This record gives sequence, C-alpha cells and structure tokens, in this order.
Amino acid sequence: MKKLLIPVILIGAVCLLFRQPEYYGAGEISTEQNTYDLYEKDNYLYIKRDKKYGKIFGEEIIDYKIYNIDSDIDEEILVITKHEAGEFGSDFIIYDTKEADGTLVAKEIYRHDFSDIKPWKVDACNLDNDGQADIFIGVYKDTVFYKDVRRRPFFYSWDGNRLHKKWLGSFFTEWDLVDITFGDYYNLGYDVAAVLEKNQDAYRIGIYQFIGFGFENMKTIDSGDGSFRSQIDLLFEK
Ligand SMILES: [Ca+2]
Ligand SMILES: [Ca+2]
Ligand SMILES: [Ca+2]
Repeated sequence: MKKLLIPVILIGAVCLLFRQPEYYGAGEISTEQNTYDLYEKDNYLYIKRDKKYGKIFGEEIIDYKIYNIDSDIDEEILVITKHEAGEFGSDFIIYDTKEADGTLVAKEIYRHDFSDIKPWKVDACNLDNDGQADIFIGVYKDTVFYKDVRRRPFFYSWDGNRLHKKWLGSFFTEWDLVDITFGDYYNLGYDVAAVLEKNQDAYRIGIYQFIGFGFENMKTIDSGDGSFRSQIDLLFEK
C-alpha cells in the first residue's frame, strides 16, 4: 500500500505544479463606470468577464503601467511590448480604454518603436504639474558622452497626441539604476522619483525631485539587501 501511495503523491504534486502557472493578479483598472481586476499570464494582460479570462489586447508585453494620462475619467494602459528576440522590449504603446457592451475595450492610440534603445520598464508620473503626464522609459544604452551600456532613465511628456523628450538622462548618480518608482511621498503636490541604486554588492534608495533641467537628490537611504517597494512603503508609511 505504501509503495502505491508515494507515486500517487508524486503524480498529484506534478499535476499541481503544471496547473500552477495560472493568471496572476496584476492590479486593477478603472473606467468611468467600473473597476476591473487585471491579470497577467505568459506576457499577456487579461480581465475577467463572466468567469472567463479575456485578453485586453493581442500583444505580448514585458511591462505596463495603468495611469490616467489625459483629462477623461478612464485610466489608460501604457505598455512596453516584448521584442521577439531577447530580453528587452520593443514598442511603447498607449491604449485608450472605454466601457462597451459591459466590458472594458482598449484601443491603441499611440505607438513608438524604442527597440534600438532596448526599453525595460515603463512608468508614469506627475513631475511638475505642467498639465502633461510624464512618462518614464527605462532604456539600456550608451550615450554620446558615456560609452558604457547601462540602464538609463529617459523621461517624455505626453501632450495628448505624441511624446516629447523631457529629460533623457545618462544617470541619476554613478551608482547603477536597478529600479524606479514614483509617488508624492512628501505631499508636495507632485511626484518624486525613488530609485533603487546598486554599487557592486551595496544597495541604496535615492529620492530625487525634478527641478526643470534635471533631478536633485533629496535624500539617500541605505537599502541593505536591495528590497525596494517594501522599504519605500515603510519609509513613507504608505
Ligand atoms: Ca484617461
Ligand atoms: Ca482616455
Ligand atoms: Ca508633467
């Protein structure tokens, strides 16, 4: 009996293992009428309707941000599509959203091919209250002045029709840029950047505010093990 039990348990465990890569919760998106839970699976974004998962759009992505980039009440979806070859992204796309037939419908309103500068992250924020949403694209490249290829912070503004270059940074500091997030952590009425930086095995979090022609350091915090979001939440008691 025992001999039989072990294979049965093993088969059960293997079945569980193969059933696991399901739909991961990926935040939510709000339209004027509704808020939908978002899900992610195998590089696609889904919403659930009548207990079934439906792809929001047909392209594979490596990163996305839900943000209200214009004056309507619906949130838009900003994405970096997956490049068919390799680990970096290809196109930046903005999807406008609306409610139709009781579900969320996304329509592509803007696309720009960034594949030559290897995008790895998209985010959006309000750096300066100038009425235009600010869009962060993390890229992986060298610059005219700095020949080493590394992660660099590029910022664009969205005028409702297209992107404009805002600040195409070489770096915040000499430390490597690992990750970045934005928030109005000091209740200033606009967002500042929290940047996870790395130098060999050491990590730190730098807080930077946009001052028109670049970013100024407001604070730097040690981040021993490189944990990022949880530390930011702790720091600013979110
Ligand atoms: Ca909107
Ligand atoms: Ca819209
Ligand atoms: Ca702005």
